[in-house]
Amino acid sequence: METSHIEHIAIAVKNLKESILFYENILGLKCYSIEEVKDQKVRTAFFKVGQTKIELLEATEADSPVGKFIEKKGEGLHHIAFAVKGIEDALKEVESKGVRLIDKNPRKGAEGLDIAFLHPKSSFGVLTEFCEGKI
Ligand code: CMX
Repeated sequence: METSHIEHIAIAVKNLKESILFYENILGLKCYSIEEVKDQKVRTAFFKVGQTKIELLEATEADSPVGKFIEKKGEGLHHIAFAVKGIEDALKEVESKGVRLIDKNPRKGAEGLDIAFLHPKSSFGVLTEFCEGKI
């Protein structure tokens, strides 16, 4: 498979507005987009750092992947997303190598990207995402 770069690093936060202030006022980044992804029950805020983005994730419902994660582990690193070429083939390839997939087929994520998750139990405790689309 061909993995070009880290597309984004996602961080689960309790309060999007408060955490945006840290990235803007302390790290000097600029939030360029806030978007709700209904399917994932999250509100996201994006910052560009070179070719990679930071994605802040706030749960819109307690009973959601990010809501459950924060309840269990608290705020912090939630997942790492790799930009891949040919996401469907990449999923088939890693599955054939014994990796457990959360998504067997890509779905639409934030910024219109095609996304799919690998299970964290198959990737040393780090939830891993593949994505493909515009940079
Ligand atoms: N990173 C590492 N481990 C994680 C995790 C994460 N982000 N989220 C859950 N886990 C672990 C839990 O700690 C738990 O481990 P233990 O069994 O050792 O306690 C295990 O996975 C199961 O977790 P759970 O709380 O019982 O939750 P579920 O099994 O119902 O769901 C998961 C876990 C990963 C399958 C689910 O969160 C998922 O489908 N995630 C992918 C989608 C997603 O995260 N969407 C939000 C962001 C979307 C976006 O960026 O737009």
